[in-house]
Amino acid sequence: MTNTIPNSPRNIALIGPYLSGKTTLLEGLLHTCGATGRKGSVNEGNTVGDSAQEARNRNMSTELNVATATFMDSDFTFLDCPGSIELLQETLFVLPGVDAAVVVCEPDADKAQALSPLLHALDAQGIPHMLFVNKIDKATITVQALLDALQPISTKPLVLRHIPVQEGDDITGYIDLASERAYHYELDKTSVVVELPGTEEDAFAEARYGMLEALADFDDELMEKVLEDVTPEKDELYANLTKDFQDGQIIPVLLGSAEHDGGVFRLLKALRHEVPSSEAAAERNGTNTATGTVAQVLKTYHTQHGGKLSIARIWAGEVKDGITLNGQRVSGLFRMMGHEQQKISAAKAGEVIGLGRMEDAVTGETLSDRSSGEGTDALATPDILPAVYALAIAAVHRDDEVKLSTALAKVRDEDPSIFAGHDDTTHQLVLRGQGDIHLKITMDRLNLKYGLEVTSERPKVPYMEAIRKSVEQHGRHKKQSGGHGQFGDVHIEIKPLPRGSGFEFIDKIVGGAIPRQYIPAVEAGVKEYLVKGPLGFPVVDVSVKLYDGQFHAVDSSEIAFKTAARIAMNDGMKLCSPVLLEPILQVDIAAPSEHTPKINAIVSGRRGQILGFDTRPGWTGWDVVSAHMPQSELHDLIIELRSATQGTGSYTASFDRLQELTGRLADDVVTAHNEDVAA
Ligand SMILES: Nc1nc2c(ncn2[C@@H]2O[C@H](COP(=O)(O)OP(=O)(O)OP(=O)(O)O)[C@@H](O)[C@H]2O)c(=O)[nH]1
Ligand SMILES: [Mg+2]
Repeated sequence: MTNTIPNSPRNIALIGPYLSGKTTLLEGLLHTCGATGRKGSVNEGNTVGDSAQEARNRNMSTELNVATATFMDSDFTFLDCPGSIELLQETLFVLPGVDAAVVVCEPDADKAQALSPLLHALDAQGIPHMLFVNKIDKATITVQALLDALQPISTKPLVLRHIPVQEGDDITGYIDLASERAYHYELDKTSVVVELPGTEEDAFAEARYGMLEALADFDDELMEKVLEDVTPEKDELYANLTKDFQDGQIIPVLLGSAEHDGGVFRLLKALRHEVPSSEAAAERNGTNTATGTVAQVLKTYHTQHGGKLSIARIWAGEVKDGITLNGQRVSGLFRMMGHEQQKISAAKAGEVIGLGRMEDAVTGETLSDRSSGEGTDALATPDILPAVYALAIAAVHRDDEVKLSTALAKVRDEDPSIFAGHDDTTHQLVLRGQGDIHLKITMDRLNLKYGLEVTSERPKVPYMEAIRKSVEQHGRHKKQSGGHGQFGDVHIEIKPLPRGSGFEFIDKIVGGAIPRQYIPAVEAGVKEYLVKGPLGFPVVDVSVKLYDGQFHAVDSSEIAFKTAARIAMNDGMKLCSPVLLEPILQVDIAAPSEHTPKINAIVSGRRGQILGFDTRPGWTGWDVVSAHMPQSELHDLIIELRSATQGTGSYTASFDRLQELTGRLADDVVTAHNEDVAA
């Protein structure tokens, strides 16, 4: 095994739970590389990342930050992903384009499970990843206790590379188990080498043995040495560490404090030596044999001044300014440094760069320089996460409605996990996404970027109504006023139909009681009525039979028969025992199995009916609970689910059926609806 440093550019995703310190780490990495003159801070709002106003306002990342820097002679592009679980889609689009990921986490066992969806995505795609335990300056648990909490979440062994050095209550440095060197953290500077502290000798020996044992599982020679108590050469050790990391067999664990530059230099060294060359990722997705130019869009921005900017990983060939990809001309090629871009003229395979004004390119899309028809096979794109939260939105100013729909299209271009659409039943514009924060960020964007004032409210549930009894009803419309009068007269039978049947109109007129040309008007009148039944909701599952009537040779007309039909419906429907119908959804809730009992309780507490539970396919240690739940109980389900499952729980839902709702709950719905209509 030899250990050479790849000379290709490499792309590193910084991912991890909310507020674990990724953007701070990005700042530290860039500063250590000498790419920035001054180190910024998230709290002061002057970092390279998070430049969008909605991010600064919240002290959190709201979208991907991309920055390129050179460490020693190695080029790196860092892709700092937002950590909020509600912004997970951003990470999912980035991962296919990276050579490795640094998973940034906090030394807090209670937040361990938040890593689960990320580790699953990395595993599924075979992306080498290491763990950077950040905020070590304020750790309240031992590193071992943290590993004990994290290991069950990972399918791969976590291999500790550093142990902390403790002085009193404070962690003042660390020992690198591979180099056998001790480092002292220097505030806001690269750590310095110090003598191995005598107090940590036992801990060091034990941890180093643990590391060797873990590596020996993947290498027979090393196994022999470990069994015979022979110390391996450093080169052999590094070669093993590198190979096992690159093959995704181990997850190295490094410690640090991004805020104070602790462990940042060491992390860069590990990345420089151990992240595979960019060809490895090309082999992973099969583009290593591609001819011509192939790239994939990882993120789309609509910049304030420069128009559309597509962040793309080049997989094969070269991209030059002005090249045509997927039939569109690239207008401007950029190396990224947060919101600042440096214009370049060309970039080659392995690089992640910005492509200007590719108006039709969408996130995830494969771009190539071939004419359509003989194009490159499209690369896999991540699934779009199903929406779990919704708000009805409206432009404050009516004139803004067109502007709003244009802005929403752009917002969706930047964030494919946002959905917006009109609900035909409730007539609301509904924004759907990953949670309250996600939707509020989106509304901020509409406001800050597109100057739109938008209000939001809990979306209405599309209730319907039906009937339980049949009735025969006579309806007559007769008006005598000056010249022509109006005359229409119908006899109808209104009957309930089984659930899911919809509407049926039966024409049983015989002997010309109503001339044929007026019958469609009767049906139209009935349908007009059904938009709003006696309870105030659209009526379904009803049959209306027209069986008799009268007409007048001069005064009858289509409009008169339509009116007569509406009168009959209006009088008759009240007598049919109207009943409210609420939508019931099939809901599948996924979470780590230890939470299953809690999920069952949540479902029952929301009038749900549990259908059963099963293991989640492809997710070790996860269950899926299936249930039928009323749509009205789903609005804030995700909030309760996440708080019960350390943020990991999620669900999918689809319409199952309409079901009768009676009693106080139904009365409340009807009262609220009628108040709303009256207002
Ligand atoms: N004590 C301490 N605080 C840190 C450290 N690194 C980051 N922080 C603080 O943690 C908070 C979150 O930092 P960010 O860098 O924004 O975290 P993030 O992971 O990018 O957050 P999101 O992108 O929103 O998920 C900020 O208040 C930082 O100052 C660290 O090493 N030690
Ligand atoms: Mg961040």
